[in-house]
Amino acid sequence: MKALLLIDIQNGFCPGGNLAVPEGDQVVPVANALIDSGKYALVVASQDWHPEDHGSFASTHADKNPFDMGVLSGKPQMLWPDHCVQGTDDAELHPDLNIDGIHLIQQKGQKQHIDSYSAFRDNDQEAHTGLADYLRSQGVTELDICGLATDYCVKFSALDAVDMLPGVKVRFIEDASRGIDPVGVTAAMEEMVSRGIDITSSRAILAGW
Ligand code: VGL
Ligand code: ZN
Repeated sequence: MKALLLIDIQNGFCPGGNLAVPEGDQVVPVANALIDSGKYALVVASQDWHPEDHGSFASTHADKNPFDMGVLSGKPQMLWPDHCVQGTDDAELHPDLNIDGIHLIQQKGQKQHIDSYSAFRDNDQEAHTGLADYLRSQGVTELDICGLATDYCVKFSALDAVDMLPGVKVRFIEDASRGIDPVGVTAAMEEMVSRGIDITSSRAILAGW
């Protein structure tokens, strides 16, 4: 059974948002075409969902600016602008995304003291969101992943899918994704490929290749 996992297609990661990814909004029509294609029996979207004092925000650290490195719970942490605060417009899924075609919204990043790039578990790999169990219980055998941002939440979600869903074929949909830093995107794609993740495109999927 094929499932589609849409990562963090939220206002905050689109132009005008607090942590805007270049061209982030351009993934929306591509994601909608994939949702509408009928190729996926199950569609899940993740939602970055932080408390207002989240420890990944530079604003919660003395003398730090966004995109500085800092420390969170004893581990190196990239510090971000305040983004995707629970209940704000910044945290909403993009208004043009076909929400009616999404079966489950998996929130993440709610705990103040740890970040959660992956939709599957916290960055320390300890607490699980339950998404892996859910996908397994639904009988998912193929999982296509895309969204924002390729070099952070998409990559970590894809790598965790490989680790936590043995036997499931995981693919990354390149044109339905955008990244924060071009160098990071190239490295993320190499890392995904090295872990057995295939790179595909919406064109190939929609054409049924
Ligand atoms: C993300 C940085 C911080 C992402 C989320 O969705 O890639 N990146 N929070
Ligand atoms: Zn975040």
